[in-house]
Amino acid sequence: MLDKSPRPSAVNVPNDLAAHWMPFTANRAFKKAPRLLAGAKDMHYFTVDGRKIIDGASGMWCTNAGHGRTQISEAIAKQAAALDYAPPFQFGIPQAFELASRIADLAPAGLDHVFFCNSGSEAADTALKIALAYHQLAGQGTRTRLIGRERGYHGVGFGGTSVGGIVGNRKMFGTLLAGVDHLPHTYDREKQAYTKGEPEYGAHFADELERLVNLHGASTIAAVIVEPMAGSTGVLPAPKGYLKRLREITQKHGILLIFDEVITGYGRLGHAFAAQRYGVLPDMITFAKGITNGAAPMGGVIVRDTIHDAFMSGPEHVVELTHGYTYSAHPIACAAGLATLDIYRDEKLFERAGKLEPKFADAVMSLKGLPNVVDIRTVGLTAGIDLAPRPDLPGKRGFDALNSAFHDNDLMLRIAGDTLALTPPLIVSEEEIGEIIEKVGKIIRAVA
Ligand code: PXG
Repeated sequence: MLDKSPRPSAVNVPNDLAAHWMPFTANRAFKKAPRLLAGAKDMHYFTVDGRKIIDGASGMWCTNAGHGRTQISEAIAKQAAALDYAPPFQFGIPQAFELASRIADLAPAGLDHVFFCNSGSEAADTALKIALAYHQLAGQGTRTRLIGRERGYHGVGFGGTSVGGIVGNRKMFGTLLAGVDHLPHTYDREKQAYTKGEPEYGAHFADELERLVNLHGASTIAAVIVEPMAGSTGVLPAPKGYLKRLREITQKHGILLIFDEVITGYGRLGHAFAAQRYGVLPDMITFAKGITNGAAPMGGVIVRDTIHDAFMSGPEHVVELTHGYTYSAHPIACAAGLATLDIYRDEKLFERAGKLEPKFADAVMSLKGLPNVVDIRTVGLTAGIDLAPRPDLPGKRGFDALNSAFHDNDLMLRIAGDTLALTPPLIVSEEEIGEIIEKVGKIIRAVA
């Protein structure tokens, strides 16, 4: 039944917040004390009541070049006026080919083909489907098993949820995909606490893949998907040597390796892709977020030549991969992506992130010793600060910190339970890093 109850004729912000069921949000708490945004420029958001908030989160790990970049908004406006929409199946636009080439140029050599979609979730599901289809084409159709990792996040599609390793995201949604297993996560506070960059301890967690191979048989395993740095579950950098070892084991057993770089892609760790920071060549890289600086929805998968080429056989009039989206390579997203890559190149933002990394790490580590701080991790221009949970109320201290930041300290940060995550735009200045850290210190004291 449609709800026919009387409603105000227009939705007046902030008087009627009922209709919008917000994603991944504590809706009732939000609607009692809304955090409403109206504008943004460079390092700042502006609230609906005119306050200026410094962005310590790049929105949601998206706006690597900072907000309100006119180069991007003008490219979007121009594109929308020239060509609003073009079907991506059986038709194309030049900008999509140009953007794919530019992304392939940025990616490690050998990863030369780009499949576009609209989000990180779609990118993860797309990569998993390509892996399954590839093995079928290669005459290894028994390889159907997918392996993720505890504390991994690969979006909210059924594929990404299945290989994901966050119990809260999984337990409400039934049995998910069959034939999925998980590696252990790589975090051990006792051995790794207060590490800047990749921890020394933990490469051996990759050896657990050998155990899964022994359990299931290599001939049943299609792919392993991991984030080079687990972002959503609180910033867990890969231990030294871990990703290399994962590559060796996957290679030995004919298993594809997918890096989910939705967060780490486009400069976050000081390189175009984390694969380059670690000198490890995966079979596929997923991306989203930073490709358009958050200004238009776009995601994609960068695919190794050998995998792509395996599909390019059979009669030429036949679709090679029966997968894609109405909005794959949308003109507006392509225009935003091209303008964004220009900015990253012209302002050398990936290098800038690398140069700022040690200063950022020192600044964040200065929070050690504040009340309830139990660990701090940093890598690239990202940090996770673990706060001890309030007794019997896991997540409450983190949630209080989010509110204290927004309402009382003019800062936007991300939370993952009781972990505060900082991931500022790569344009952040040293002074602004200091300002953010000072605010975080105040917030930590406020929620003690
Ligand atoms: N993979 C990774 C590694 C991600 O971080 C996704 C896939 C899904 O992307 P989409 O575009 O479908 O949302 C993500 C998303 C947080 C936070 O607070 C992080 C994400 C999303 C929401 C919140 O850390 N990452």
